[in-house]
Order: sequence, then C-alpha cells, then structure tokens
Amino acid sequence: MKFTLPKLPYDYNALEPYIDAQTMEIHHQKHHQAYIDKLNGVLEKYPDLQGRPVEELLSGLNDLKVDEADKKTIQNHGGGHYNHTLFWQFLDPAKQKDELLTKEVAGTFGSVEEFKKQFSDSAAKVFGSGWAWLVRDNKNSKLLIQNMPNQDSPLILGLTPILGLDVWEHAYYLKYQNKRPEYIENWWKVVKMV
Ligand code: MN3
Repeated sequence: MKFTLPKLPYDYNALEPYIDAQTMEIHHQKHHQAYIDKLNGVLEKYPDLQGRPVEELLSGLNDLKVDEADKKTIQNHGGGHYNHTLFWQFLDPAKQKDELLTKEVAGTFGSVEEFKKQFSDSAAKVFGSGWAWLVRDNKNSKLLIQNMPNQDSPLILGLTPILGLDVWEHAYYLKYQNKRPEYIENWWKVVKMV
C-alpha cells in the first residue's frame, strides 16, 4: 500500500489573509506530494517495509535494514510526509482550543504568551530550512520547544510532536518574502490548540 496525499480539512483560501491560497495549494499539492512520491519510490526496493506506518519508519529509523542513502531518503521524505500531515491539522480557520494543552503549556512556560514568545524566537532562529516544534519528551512526558533541521521528524529523537511550524521558505515566501518573523506572527492567528 502506498502513501497518499491527505485531504485538507478546509479550503486553500480558508486561512487568508494570514496564509494565502496560492501558498497553501502549492505547499500541499506540489511540496507535500513530492515528499510522498519520493518516499513511495524508495520503499519499492523494500517490500517488507511497505504498509508500515510512517511514524514507525521514522521512530525506528536507525534500526531499518536499508542502504544508508535510502535511510537518508526515508528520513527526509518520510519526515516531509509526516511533518506536513501534522502541519495541515495544526491549522484551523475556526481556531478551536485544546483547553488541557493550553493549561499545560501555561504551567510549563509560565503563560501562553510566554510560550508563544519562546516558540516564535526559536522558529526565527532556525538557520536555513527546518521546523520549530512543541514536543513531549517520551522519557519524562515534559513539554519542550525543539528546532529540527530540514524535514527531520522529532520522532527520530524520541520526541512526540504536539505543534509544529514549517519555516522552510516554500511555506511563506510568496506572501512574506524574507519576512519570516511576520509569517510566524500571523501563523498564530490560524493555529489551533493554544
Ligand atoms: Mn513545507
């Protein structure tokens, strides 16, 4: 069974004016689709890995019996597929809140505003392409902010993603050009959970 592009739970223009329809459409149909195609492509060589959930491929990456180059392809494109699948779900024109998470975030970081400030600062500091994540450390269940380069999934480090922000230029360049901090600030206006 091959991986397929998940449908968005809203229209491409639903996040206007903060994230524009053209960016959403290209990001979903071209970028996300390309990660899926390359992931499916590399798995053609490994029938025993086909049908395994992408979470399992990523969290067990180091134990996969595959060539090093193919492992890197699974890390990059499996991560790309997994990260983007989550990213679409983090966005919500209706901005529904998760009260329990909001409470925990406030408890961990001092306040929701302080969390947003720390998360935004972290996202602004990603050098080149990557993501900022709010994750839960599987070792102690604590929340923390963690930047990841490229499409590396937090799962690789034993961290469970809770909320993530794509700061690759393809996520914002059409509308924001070099103004990543402005994109980050506006992203909070269409994100759910906190
Ligand atoms: Mn992206």
